[in-house]
Amino acid sequence: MVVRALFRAVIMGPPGSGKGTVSNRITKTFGLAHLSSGDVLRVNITAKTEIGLLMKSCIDQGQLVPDDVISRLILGELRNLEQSGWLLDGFPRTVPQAEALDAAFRIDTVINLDVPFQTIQERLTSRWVHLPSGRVYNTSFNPPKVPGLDDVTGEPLVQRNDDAPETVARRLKAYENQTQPVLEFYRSKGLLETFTGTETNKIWPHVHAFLSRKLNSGIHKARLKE
Ligand code: G5P
Ligand code: MG
Repeated sequence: MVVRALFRAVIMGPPGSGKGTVSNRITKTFGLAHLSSGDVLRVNITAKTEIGLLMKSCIDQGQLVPDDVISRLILGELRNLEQSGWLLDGFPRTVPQAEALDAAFRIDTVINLDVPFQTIQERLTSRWVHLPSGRVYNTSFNPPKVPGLDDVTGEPLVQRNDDAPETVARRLKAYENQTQPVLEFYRSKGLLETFTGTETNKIWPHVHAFLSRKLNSGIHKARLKE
């Protein structure tokens, strides 16, 4: 008997590499649930929860929040998704976070978006987001239908505090120092799939083909959309 397991994946890449954009396409195409650690933190900040109030300055300064705080938060959210396949975006970001995830869940694959740092800076200064849903726009790449408003709800879009150029530089440093070792963690487990490029529209067909192969291999199931 073949046991069909739920598909569980991680998407990694430097700030602005397109994790949110590609996750959106993956979610729509393959029906996986999407959990972004950054979105979860920003929802907490907007709602002024205790965690949100404590973590706001860390995030605004482009620093990572403490491992124990984010691990507890994300592993707690994942326990609510026991019945679905999921895609985790922005977590894990340090080796201790990867170890905490590893101890709790079996991961099937890690998609790594390898986008040069040069490409990133200008993308982030023209990014606009819909905070409640995490939907991402860009005034040149994927503008909203009505400037300044979310396509689905019509609610206002905002720019993220941590998208100021000097904060982006700090986030890229944090990525180099603390997150790149996580790539090695997954490479050594044979889980890392790297997609290199400067344009999401050119990277996406490769990610799509890869996930189609994986999900159709017969041992996984996602809630494929009718
Ligand atoms: P986040 O929220 O996880 P980052 O820094 O990892 O933030 P970010 O900025 O959300 O990542 P992304 O999701 O990789 O970037 O990229 P995106 O939003 O899809 O695309 C960026 C922009 O480029 C958008 O405007 C998009 O439209 C545009 N774009 C996409 N593709 C193209 C293209 O081909 N061409 C062009 N021209 N544009 C394109 O984390 C935020 C903070 O939260 C904390 C940290 O403080 C972190 O800094 N945090 C954690 N701290 C500790 N541990 C964790 N696990 C944490 N998770 C979050
Ligand atoms: Mg994102």
